[in-house]
Amino acid sequence: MKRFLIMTLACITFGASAILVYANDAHHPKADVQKSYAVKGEVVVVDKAAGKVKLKHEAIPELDWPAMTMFFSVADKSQLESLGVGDQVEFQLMKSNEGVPLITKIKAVR
Ligand SMILES: [Cu+2]
Repeated sequence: MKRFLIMTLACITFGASAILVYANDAHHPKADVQKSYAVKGEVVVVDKAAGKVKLKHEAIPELDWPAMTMFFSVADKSQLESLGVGDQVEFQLMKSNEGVPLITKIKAVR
């Protein structure tokens, strides 16, 4: 009987840790892997004070985004200094875990 109890406890303990490992693994990729996408677009509005730029951007197939015109936050506001309306740009777009898009790098291409 004692032996049976020990086996049962061992099974329960093992089962619980297996579930924990599984939960961690399932959670891991989304939490830690940050993808960034190279996108092209055209500057529509530059808001240096807010650190935002409105871009008419091309489609981003990896994100299932169609081409559109929208505002983006820029991580490094100083990168907006040299940008003007009508500039063709290339930028790196990242999405936070909450799904908020952020431009990590942007530069005009001529
Ligand atoms: Cu968009």
